[in-house]
Amino acid sequence: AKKAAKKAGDVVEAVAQAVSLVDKPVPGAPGSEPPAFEEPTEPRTPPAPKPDQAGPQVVSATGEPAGDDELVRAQHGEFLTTSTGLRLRDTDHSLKAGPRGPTLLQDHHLREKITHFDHERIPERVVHARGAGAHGVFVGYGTADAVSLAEFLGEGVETPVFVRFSTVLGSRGSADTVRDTRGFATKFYTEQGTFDLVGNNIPVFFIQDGIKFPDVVHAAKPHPDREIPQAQSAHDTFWDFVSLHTEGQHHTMWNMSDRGIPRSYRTMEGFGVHTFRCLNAAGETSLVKFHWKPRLGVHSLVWEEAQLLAGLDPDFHRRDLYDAIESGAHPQWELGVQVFPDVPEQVFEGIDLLDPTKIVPEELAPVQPIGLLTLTANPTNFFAETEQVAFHVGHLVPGIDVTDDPLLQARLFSYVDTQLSRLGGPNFNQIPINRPHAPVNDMLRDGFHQHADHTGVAPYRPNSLDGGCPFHAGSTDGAFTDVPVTVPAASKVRENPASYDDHFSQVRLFWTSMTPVEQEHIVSAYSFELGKCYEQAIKERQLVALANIDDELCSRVAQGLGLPAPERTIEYDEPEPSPALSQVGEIWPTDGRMVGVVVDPAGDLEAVAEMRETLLAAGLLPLLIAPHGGDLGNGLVAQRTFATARSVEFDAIVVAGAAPPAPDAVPARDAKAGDASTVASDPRVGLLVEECFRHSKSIAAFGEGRSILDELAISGAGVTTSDDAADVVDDLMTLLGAHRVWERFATTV
Ligand code: HDE
Repeated sequence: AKKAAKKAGDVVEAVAQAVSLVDKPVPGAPGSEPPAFEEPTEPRTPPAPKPDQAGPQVVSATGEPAGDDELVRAQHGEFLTTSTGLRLRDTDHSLKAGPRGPTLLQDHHLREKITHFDHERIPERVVHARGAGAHGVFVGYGTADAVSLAEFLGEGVETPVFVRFSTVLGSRGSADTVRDTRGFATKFYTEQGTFDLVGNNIPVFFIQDGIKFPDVVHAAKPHPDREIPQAQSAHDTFWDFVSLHTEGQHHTMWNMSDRGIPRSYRTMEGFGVHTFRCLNAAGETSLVKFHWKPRLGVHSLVWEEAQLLAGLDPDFHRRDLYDAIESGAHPQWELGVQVFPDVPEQVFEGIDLLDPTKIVPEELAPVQPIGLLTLTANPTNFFAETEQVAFHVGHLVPGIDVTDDPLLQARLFSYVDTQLSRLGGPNFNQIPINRPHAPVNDMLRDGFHQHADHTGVAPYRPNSLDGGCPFHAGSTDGAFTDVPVTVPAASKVRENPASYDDHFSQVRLFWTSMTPVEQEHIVSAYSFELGKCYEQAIKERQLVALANIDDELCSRVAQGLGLPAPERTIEYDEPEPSPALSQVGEIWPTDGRMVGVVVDPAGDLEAVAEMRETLLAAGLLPLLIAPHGGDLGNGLVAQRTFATARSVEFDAIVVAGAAPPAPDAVPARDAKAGDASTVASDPRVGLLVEECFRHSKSIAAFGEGRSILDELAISGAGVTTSDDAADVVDDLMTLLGAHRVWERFATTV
């Protein structure tokens, strides 16, 4: 090693001489400063592998997992080795003919290292490429026993889960906060086999028949010539498709509403979208729609925030989920069901349950809670878990079955198919994150990436050579039973039922269920998106669709586009609004909400420290923002500086007592982090507060901080000030429970 170091030193010296014309010290050159950090010389105790990192499962002839321990692949152990376990002396230098000579082809380690690296990437998902995952646990309430015999729904039964949230349109590296639908896919590792609930945060879909999925996705993805815009629906091809294909109007309206820009994955509802068929222990069936209800309520960003975040923190949702879990603010959702009688026509209150462009309002069929999901742990390795997880709507357990919804039927085919190319072969269920927790005893053999070392000679049925194993299970052994639903005699046709022709009544239902402020946001969203289109004909066609939803909506958007508002062309019965669809009006828990606290190191730090403790004790996350980083005094440390903080990160802002500016202070327009205390005059403080005001967030100030609000003329609803920090904290908690200061938004709808 000494010799190598000497040689390396020689080389560095040579380089130092070669570049001596440049007047710069060469790091590591003889005589230069030693590097600040030394590499550790002793290996540390390796962490124990997580259960899902355990080695590939080897299935024995009896179905018992065997031999796991020998095959552990987690990155640990003392010495670096090749993939075949050979200990390596050096992974930093390739084998060369002399220090300056050519690299030798025989260097297997070099080639293995580079070849493996060359193949590190796999294709991203064709949709839902950008996502974030988390582990958790689902606990059944037992209330679903009346409808489903699924054991994991039984009272107190705990089932490990992995959840992946995603945007739909963007690539893996796109921003989290774009206007889009979000995926909400849950893998329940039940003892009866894996159940996947592969849902979205929007309860309806763009198309009624899966055969059109490539069409809607091609229209919404970036234009094929320039590959722009990334992760956006605000472009011609998307609006071309939905304006021609009016069954997409309902889903589009949800996307244009605040649901299209969630505040956090933690504050999204989830929906199974399709109607499923459940079977109970008595052999009775019912039709069921699944809902996830977030404990923190359903909350959204405002559009300007979403746009700013896409640049300032493209990982906003990923970070939020990760931080919340790490800080112990474990996100929770209740799983609920709407239950409908399984009548032959599969219609409830006039709503076709097989049409995935329709909801059943909660006022007509309440969502009944059946269990609680808690996310408790972040993935250890993004690729291994979040990227390789493979969901499939066909992963069912006894007691839950599919229906004939033609969208669901096509999905049953698509998910396995896509995994074949994405994960490189048919054995993706052997990847640790996908591996069932129930014993596997299949007769699937061989194929790319086969990890199981199957024993036995007879992977076929019937056989006598392996003792006739494996045997069929009866329903008392927990076998899946296909519900013998009667399929009415019919001709083979490429047609929809007549009920699928209603494309507008439920879009209007959604619109009329919104409060004025939510309607205002919808108007703005349509005006923005259509304003980004170039083709006049597309805008005009979409305005006709809006006229068929609501006059006011249509004329406001037309006004924004500078076009005449067209006449309505379709008549239908006025739908009953569903107030349950609105996000406004309730008070929700505030756990894990982020509060930015503007601190002046020269101000009242004792009051700040006290307030910080109160906020932390209430489960909120106060982040101190100061003119400079590091120690602020009184045990306080700045988490953000005026250079790194931006309002969009926070749910509320507190301006803590600041020392008043000197009477002759000039506003420091170009103030930088590290400048002398300029809290009261720093324009970035003004920007923080003003943006929070514009985005209808709660604002508090105490002590001298009040004068900053006065200076900025910030007052009115949702602005709380006091001499005493304790008072403003109380007010802030109440304000945050409502998520926004709704009355501050201007409304004209
Ligand atoms: Fe998907 N969808 N989808 N989808 N979907 C995929 O599967 C597809 C649909 C949903 O985090 C793909 O593994 C078709 C509805 C989520 O890994 C692919 C149709 C709903 C995810 C696919 C639909 C969803 C996917 C891409 C129309 C809400 C992300 C990669 C028939 C109920 C899962 C993959 C994850 C992913 C096909 C419609 C939800 C190509 C053909 C409706 C949450 O197989």
